[in-house]
Amino acid sequence: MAVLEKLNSQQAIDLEDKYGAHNYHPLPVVLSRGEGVYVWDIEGKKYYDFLSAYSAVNQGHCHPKIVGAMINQAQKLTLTSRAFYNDKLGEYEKFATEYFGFDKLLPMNTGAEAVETALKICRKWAYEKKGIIENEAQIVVCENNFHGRTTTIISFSNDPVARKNFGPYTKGFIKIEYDNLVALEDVFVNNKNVAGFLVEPIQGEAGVYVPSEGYLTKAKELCEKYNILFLADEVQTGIARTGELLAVNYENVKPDILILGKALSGGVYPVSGVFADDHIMEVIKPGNHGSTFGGNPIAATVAIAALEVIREEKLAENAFEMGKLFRSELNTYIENSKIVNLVRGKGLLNAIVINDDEESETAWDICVALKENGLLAKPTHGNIIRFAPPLVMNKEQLIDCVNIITRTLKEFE
Ligand code: IF1
Repeated sequence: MAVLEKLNSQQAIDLEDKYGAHNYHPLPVVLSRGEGVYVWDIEGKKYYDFLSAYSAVNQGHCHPKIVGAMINQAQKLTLTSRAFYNDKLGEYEKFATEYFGFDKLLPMNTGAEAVETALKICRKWAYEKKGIIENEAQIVVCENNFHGRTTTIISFSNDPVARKNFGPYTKGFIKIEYDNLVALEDVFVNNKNVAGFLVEPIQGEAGVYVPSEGYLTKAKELCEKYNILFLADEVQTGIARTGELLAVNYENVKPDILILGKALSGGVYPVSGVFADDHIMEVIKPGNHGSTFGGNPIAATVAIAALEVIREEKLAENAFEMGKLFRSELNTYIENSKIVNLVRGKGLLNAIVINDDEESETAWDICVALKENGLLAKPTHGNIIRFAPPLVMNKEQLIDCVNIITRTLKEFE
């Protein structure tokens, strides 16, 4: 078979199966085009995308302004490395730091890299500013966290699938229960070497767990009281996804270190970054950290366009309104449902919990049926289905989607 021949879906799946590492178990759908809230498979069937590439495509698929910015820049200059200056990075750093309200940005590419960067900055700050003895710094993390796939990050995961047989693990992390302020203060009181607290404002992979109101505010206050840095991983919750520009905005919290990725580029290019004020970021000196691609001119140009789209199209406001409508419509359905226990989330980051045990296939089967009915979503942790469409969805489309979802769920009652 010639590679340039147009494949059908089964052939594309077979190729991945034969030649690709089996590190995923995708839904059996092969996408070849996307526009706004829609994607199309090879055979031309149209779907609503309710995953948005794990919240990277918040601005909608192939947003013309973002793609246009990328094409334009790609024809001028793609990559210089940071050995030289380029004419786009400074402009982007000014724009992005003003946009999020920080003094400085350290640009990287993927979410995991940005988390690693934040951890390194935090440790260096602990030794050079807080006065912790070298190699003794501890960073507090939460149970059921998801922060990426690197060796250090999986070292403090408690998901056996992500972690087992990848040891030896990186030391220096203390795990406590999420949404538990008593546990947080306990660990601060009992350990003089805590440098930082790394937290997701809403736990995405764990199943869209929204913490109690006031949790983030009080956690930040505790961090201030004990001179500990508050590191917010907004890779998934950031950039308007939850109905605010950042999920921490709901509680008026300014993190000491803010970690962004995914939708920072609208999903067209890997762009991530770490934001902090000068008194923290100044611990990073030439040679301490870097990346060949981080801060390249395409990334810089794309990120400015992606952030402008969020503002121009009022996507935080739209996510807030559409999310409210989505949960209220699903709650109406759930009143008379045996198969769905509840819907939870903020803005357009939501999940339903299926009334079945974790090991059952029901959530997967529902996702396969949703696909047949023209909507793509993916289960997380067995019996939970995450719903995260692009934020450009309008009311009419959302109601259409609610109808697809409720019609599909009825098949399982
Ligand atoms: C995969 C979930 C989403 C993240 C947070 C950092 C990263 C992620 C809060 C790393 C990445 C992903 C990656 C994806 C599955 C996924 C995910 F299902 F695990 F929860 F988004 F919904 N911090 N999240 O959520 O970013 O290095 O991937 O750019 O397949 O691993 P990355």
